[in-house]
Amino acid sequence: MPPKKKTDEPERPLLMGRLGTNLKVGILGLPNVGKSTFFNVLTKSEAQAENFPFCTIDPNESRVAVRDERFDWLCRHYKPASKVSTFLNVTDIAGLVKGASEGQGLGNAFLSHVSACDALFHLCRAFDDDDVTHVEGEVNPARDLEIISNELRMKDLQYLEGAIDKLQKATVKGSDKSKKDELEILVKVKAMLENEKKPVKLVTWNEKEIDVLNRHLLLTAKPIVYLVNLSEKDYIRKV
Ligand SMILES: Nc1nc2c(ncn2[C@@H]2O[C@H](COP(=O)(O)OP(=O)(O)OP(=O)(O)O)[C@@H](O)[C@H]2O)c(=O)[nH]1
Ligand SMILES: [Mg+2]
Repeated sequence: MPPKKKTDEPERPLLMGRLGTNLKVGILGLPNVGKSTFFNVLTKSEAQAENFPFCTIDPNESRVAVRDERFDWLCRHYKPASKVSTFLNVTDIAGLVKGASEGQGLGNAFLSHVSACDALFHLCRAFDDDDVTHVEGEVNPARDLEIISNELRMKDLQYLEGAIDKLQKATVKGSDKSKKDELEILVKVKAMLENEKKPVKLVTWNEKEIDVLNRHLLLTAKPIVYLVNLSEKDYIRKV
């Protein structure tokens, strides 16, 4: 057999996350901050958006077409019989409160909806309106961002405890080297979450570690787009 041709293409680094063609983004935040209002604007839907915490319980889901000039160009150029553009699945998740990872508010159930997403829109309230209830009493976006990030971190720690326990049992019985490596990496990730308190996504991991992280898909490993919900007047003032 002739030797394999070496290509000049550089090897692509392993990316963190789930590979797929059906991407799902979830809208996350405290209750009553405007998540469903944003969902309705983004997806042209009419999901219930009312002035009381936990208005959304079951997630609202919709698909939005992702505009891409390159796709339009290809269609004009090749005139295909059928045109299927890219879609993004958007999920409006129930509000999350302090202690959610311990069962507060709607508890753990909705965290599984977060887990099912590939990326997150973390929506934060910065608008003042005495008529719109704030579950923490007053508007404070920095505190609110911290509450949500902390709940995701706590949930990852709970998950890691279980996963580490299972791997420890498996490595005591067997001599599987890959399980031992996986255990070592998960212990390192857990220590980082406990001590440095950073989201997994913001830490630099090597290829082997990313490979293990991709088998576990932690909540703090998801890419997050932070969105600030503020009044038009404040927006103009800040710009
Ligand atoms: N003043 C003001 N009110 C807003 C804004 N965005 C949303 N609201 C109001 O805030 C209330 C809550 O909005 P929702 O979109 O239902 O909030 P949510 O985050 O989905 O709430 P939950 O489903 O309970 O978690 C509604 O009465 C909205 O009309 C805003 O930018 N300014
Ligand atoms: Mg809602």
